Amino acid sequence: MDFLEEEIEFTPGPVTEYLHEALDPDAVERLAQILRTAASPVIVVGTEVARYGAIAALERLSDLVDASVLGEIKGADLAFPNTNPRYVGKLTASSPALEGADVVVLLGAELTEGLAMPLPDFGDSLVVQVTVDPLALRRQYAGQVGILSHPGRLLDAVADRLAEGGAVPVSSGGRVRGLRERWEAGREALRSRLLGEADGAVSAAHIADLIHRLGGSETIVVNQCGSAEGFIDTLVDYGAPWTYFGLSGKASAQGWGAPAAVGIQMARPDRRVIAVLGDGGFMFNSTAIHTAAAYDVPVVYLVLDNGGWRDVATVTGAMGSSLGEPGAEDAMRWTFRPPIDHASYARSLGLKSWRASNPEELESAFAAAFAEDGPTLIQVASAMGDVRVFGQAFA
Ligand SMILES: Cc1ncc(C[n+]2csc(CCOP(=O)(O)OP(=O)(O)O)c2C)c(N)n1
Ligand SMILES: [Mg+2]
Repeated sequence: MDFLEEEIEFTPGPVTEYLHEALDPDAVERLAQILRTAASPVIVVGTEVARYGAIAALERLSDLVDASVLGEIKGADLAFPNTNPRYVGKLTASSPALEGADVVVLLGAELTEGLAMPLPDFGDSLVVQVTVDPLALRRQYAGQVGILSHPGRLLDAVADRLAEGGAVPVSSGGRVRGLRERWEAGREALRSRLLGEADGAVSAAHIADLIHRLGGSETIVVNQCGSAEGFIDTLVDYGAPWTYFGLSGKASAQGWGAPAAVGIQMARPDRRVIAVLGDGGFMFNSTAIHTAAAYDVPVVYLVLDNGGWRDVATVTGAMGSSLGEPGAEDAMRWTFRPPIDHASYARSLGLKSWRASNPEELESAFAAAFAEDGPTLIQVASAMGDVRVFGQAFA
């Protein structure tokens, strides 16, 4: 069966679309009305929120309407700080925040790209989609209301409208607090599971614990590390805008991280960039580190050495493919033979480098890397437990 050719039954429900380029007062009024009367609204935020500078507007509005906030499963930007008590996790088909939600606002968010399959079921919730992109409106999900708008201007206007009507900020109590506690407990459980399976090697949980402890809370994370990506974006605290850049699920473009980190570091000389890269993804574009050396751009590169491409076989194997069988990765040449000495390679391109075979060595190499003025690379012995825990999510 070719799923691209398969015919499906699809009857879109009635939709009201507000498609004006300028802020449409009807759209403002309608969204204000919907949110004013919502008992348990959920806002799903996507990368557009960061790119259009709408994070502060969203924080204000979500306070006014006591909303919980979910992030995209593989967002490219930090669309909402995960330190905000309204953040309750990523959107998945089984996000607890969707249970009992009467209104779901999809705010510049992608649903089907990345790993959010199957599509979440929004049940009887009223679904409002807001985006700047006419092609994205209703492409993935029909919803009942579609608004083509700049997110920041719309959210500010809606918040003003609600404030005029006497709305006062609501503390994140009750439902939102319960969801937040559940997310925090899940995050803690993930951390202990990863640490428990690390077997003396370095897990994403160790890295997550070190990033801000050694680098400070404004350190910028560039996240492109295959199977550990979802751990780095979940376990690290991101409080400030522009402190997180991830590999968009839209393409999963391997090779993006090493050069992206150079550009981001050049744009933000006041902050330090840490690029957390999988050894496989790194090999797609590893020569970019020479640019960092040539221009003295002080990125700290962490290359997670687990011997090759692990996520592809792990995901497909968990779904029942023979690629999960022992030896299949080697047969596909997805493991690196001969093994790669990334640290020596980096040194040959002008970077200071270290190898870290356990969490203690990582901590001292990390501290040494931060003390350098130029680019550095740490080749990290990455725990296979991370890959196993990653695979369990697809079983
Ligand atoms: C340009 C490109 N080629 C191939 C792929 C398929 N792909 C996805 S992840 C991956 C390997 C990632 O390996 P690594 O960075 O070592 O992470 P690990 O799976 O070991 O955790 C590949 C080849 C892709 N997403 N993009
Ligand atoms: Mg790898």
